[in-house]
Amino acid sequence: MSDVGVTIKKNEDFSEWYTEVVLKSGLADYAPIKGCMIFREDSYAVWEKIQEVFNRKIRESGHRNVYFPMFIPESFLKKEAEHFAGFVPEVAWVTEGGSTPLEEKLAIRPTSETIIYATFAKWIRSWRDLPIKLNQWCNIVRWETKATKPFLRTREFLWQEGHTAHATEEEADKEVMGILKDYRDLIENYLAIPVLVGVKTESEKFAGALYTTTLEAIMPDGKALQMGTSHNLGQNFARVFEIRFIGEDEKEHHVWQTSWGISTRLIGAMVMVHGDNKGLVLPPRVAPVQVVIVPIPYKAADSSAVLTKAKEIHLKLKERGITVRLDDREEYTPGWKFNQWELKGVPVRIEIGPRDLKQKQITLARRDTYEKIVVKEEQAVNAVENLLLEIQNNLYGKAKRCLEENITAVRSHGEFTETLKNKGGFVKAPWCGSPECEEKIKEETGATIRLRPFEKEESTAPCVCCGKKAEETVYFAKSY
Ligand code: 86X
Repeated sequence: MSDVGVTIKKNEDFSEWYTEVVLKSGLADYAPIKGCMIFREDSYAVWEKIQEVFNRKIRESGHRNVYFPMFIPESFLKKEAEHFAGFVPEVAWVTEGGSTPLEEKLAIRPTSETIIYATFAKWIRSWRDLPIKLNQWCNIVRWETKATKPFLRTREFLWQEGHTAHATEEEADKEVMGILKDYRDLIENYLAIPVLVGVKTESEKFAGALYTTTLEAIMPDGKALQMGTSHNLGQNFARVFEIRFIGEDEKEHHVWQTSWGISTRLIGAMVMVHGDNKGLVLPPRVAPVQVVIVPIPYKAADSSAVLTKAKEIHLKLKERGITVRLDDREEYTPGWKFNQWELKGVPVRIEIGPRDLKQKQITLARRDTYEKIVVKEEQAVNAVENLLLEIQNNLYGKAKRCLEENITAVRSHGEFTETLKNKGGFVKAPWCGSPECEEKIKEETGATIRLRPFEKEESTAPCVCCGKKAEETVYFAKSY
């Protein structure tokens, strides 16, 4: 791996390309702990942007942020014995304080349902205490045994987890769908990644939930990536943790609950979907630097006039609320800077040279298409603003076309396996609804049902697995 520049082509070795881009762009680095990563300045800045957008949305709908301990007593996890069993191999434990063994070992949270719901039981007495709508931004530890990959699967990652309790099932339903809509807006309109939304099958849902909703995107290698999830937990946890309230009817009821999450995995998806052979391509709405100005003096004599103009434009853009960086470093050539900012995915580069100065113009270079546009100096701010919007829309549009091209409707078992083998992507297929067929297809092809669309699509063709009458049309794919 050379020091600068991406050496691997996205369409030749996608996985290696991804790792090279993530490391060389400076988004991430490996940590001195196996399976862990460092979120460097630029990826953390994207995460903060995601937090900003999502916090604004959930505050609007009455949620509040909180922070619970990262340590979960073993006994709490054992209370949800049923699905805890399957997760045990992933839990990391603290067993000693200093050199003294703990009386009860403590899990490092793999998710916070148990500690939060044990607390809900304490806080909730009457219908007047409801709803409770909490969110927490935190780190999570799951001791993965599968191969790790920066952002997509690491032993520690960052996420938000929302946890709510309601008096009625309808309220919980509304909550689940409201959050799903917020996620969709964040992912599509900020990260510029189009998604399919729907419901998980019984075998793919969170075991503690009544039903699980999901947002699924397609990656350029034809594999699906889950972008977020929102569960209706029904009264399952309320029964285990005895979260009861006296209703307006003066009778005792269990609360209805939801939980939902998105994680730093979204950053990995953004890299995969938009990046190219020169590196990252960041959607303007989440880019830590939206515009970089590179002054191009031909000789020492030009440099002060060019720099003065660059500073002027820098200030004007800043005043308009655009995040702009003036790269006036003298130890690098303009060409070197172009490469570096391209690698880092800055959406717009402004070049100002002596000729631009003379003509009272500036040159804009788009990161997404490499197109160069010359605009009059007095138009600079408007032109940049429009261009950022256009790049945002173009990235989404391109990704949307890619998603559409990666959905193949099939009607037979033959077509199904052929499509999965030769093309990948989402395969839309009629399914009888049986877990046996779902499992059989998973064993045969490695593909799972990613979602059942909300609007049930009846099928005229039979189940692609057993040939019996299909109940509905669902989306299969191989996935991360
Ligand atoms: C499932 C469910 C849920 C809040 C979300 O999907 C969104 C945010 N939580 C998470 N899940 C576990 O419950 C779990 C439990 C243990 Cl003990 C574990 F080690 C790993 C887990 N992974 C996922």
